Amino acid sequence: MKRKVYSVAFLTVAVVGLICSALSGSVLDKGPDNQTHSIVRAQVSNPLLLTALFDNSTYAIGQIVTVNGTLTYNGGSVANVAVAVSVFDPLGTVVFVKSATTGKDGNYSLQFRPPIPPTWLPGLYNCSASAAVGENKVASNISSCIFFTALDFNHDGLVDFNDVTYFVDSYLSYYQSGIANPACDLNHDGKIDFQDVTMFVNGYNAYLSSLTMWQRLS
Ligand SMILES: [Ca+2]
Ligand SMILES: [Ca+2]
Repeated sequence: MKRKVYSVAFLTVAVVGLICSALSGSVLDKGPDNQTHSIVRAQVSNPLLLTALFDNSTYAIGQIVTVNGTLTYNGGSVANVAVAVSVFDPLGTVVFVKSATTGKDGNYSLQFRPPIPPTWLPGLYNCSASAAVGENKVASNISSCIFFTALDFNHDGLVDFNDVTYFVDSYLSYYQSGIANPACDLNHDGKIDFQDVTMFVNGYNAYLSSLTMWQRLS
């Protein structure tokens, strides 16, 4: 009989707990008339809204990334506020943060270039912007961008002999035609010369080193 009383009490507590969690935001309190009232705490929506728009969904390492957005407060533009754009690598680690300041129209714009030689893993990167006005903080929706290594010319996720062949062909083509393949102009000076060859070799070695480390970890 005692056990039955305990089990009924336990069941009652569990049910009350479930009801309370279902009614989160609603609490019981006593008013001036000493009667119990239900007080519903209204959720106040954040008056701040921040957008972040990336100019592409895929980038090669070394390619310039442009981010544009707007900060508003109750629909009105907010000027002269710092907006920070963060980039998270495929493992969720922050690899990059850059700030810009909103103009009179509430707009901001910034650019960054993923590093060469490639020190970032190829894969899916999450990017978001954040800002604060007084006690109000806001973050943009998260955008996902795919970053390739600068040397993964055929975008298959590998840097291998196919990419070496592609680079050598572009190098020879430049000396025949004078037209530089932008993908192989690694320092973006309009030429494909020994500087690009050096960067390619250094980047290739860096990629192989990081690949070896990555395989050991997994
Ligand atoms: Ca490749
Ligand atoms: Ca070059």
